[in-house]
Amino acid sequence: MTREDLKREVGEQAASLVEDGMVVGLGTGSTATCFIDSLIRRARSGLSVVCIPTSERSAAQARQGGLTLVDFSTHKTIDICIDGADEIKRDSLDLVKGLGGALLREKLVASAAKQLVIIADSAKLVDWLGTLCPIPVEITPFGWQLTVERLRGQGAETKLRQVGGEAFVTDGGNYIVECGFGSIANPGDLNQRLRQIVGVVETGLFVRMASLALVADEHGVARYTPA
Ligand code: A5P
Repeated sequence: MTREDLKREVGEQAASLVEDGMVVGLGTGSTATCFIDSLIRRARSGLSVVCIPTSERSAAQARQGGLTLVDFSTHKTIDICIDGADEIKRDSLDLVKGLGGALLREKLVASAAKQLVIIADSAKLVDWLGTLCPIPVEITPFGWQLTVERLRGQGAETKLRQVGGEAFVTDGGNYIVECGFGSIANPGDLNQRLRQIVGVVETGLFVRMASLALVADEHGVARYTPA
């Protein structure tokens, strides 16, 4: 099985958790794309749902597939949000998210969800966050150099995310700084410290938010719940 097959399998299983009448949060990334494809197929077979997307990319896919999109003006609570992750801490299901650049909307949608279900292949499971990838931190463009200095003051090795030599700009009009901390002993504490820095809009640390992770490997899909 290729990594793509695993993503399709886990996307399909996640779509089967969605029930008629639900408000569904649509994640972002290649695994979430597989879930959205499966949800579109279920909707074509009669499932009735409304969806709140976490990025313009996922919104476009959903719209093209005929899913109904709504927003927080009419729906303040989401029944289930299904999204990918860059790292999943095996015991607590704390997460690193945002390598796809959508972390602010992802966290907003996740925070409004009764259930956050994470879908991934087993390469994303870790014992300690920060070991596979840096922590993406979304910051305001104004004063970004100062904010980066302050992130360094918290022990981060920093790199402004760039595309084609220019700063990458999120759907919210902000920048992303990749922050390397090495393995993180206390994600909740680090998240709080980073969020206190003026200019930090949000971090890619999702602490105690996920209620279930569906993790695929060549043997099938395993279910993890937080310890
Ligand atoms: C998007 O901003 C991210 O949080 C994604 O959910 C994460 O990067 C996982 O993406 P893949 O499913 O493409 O690995």
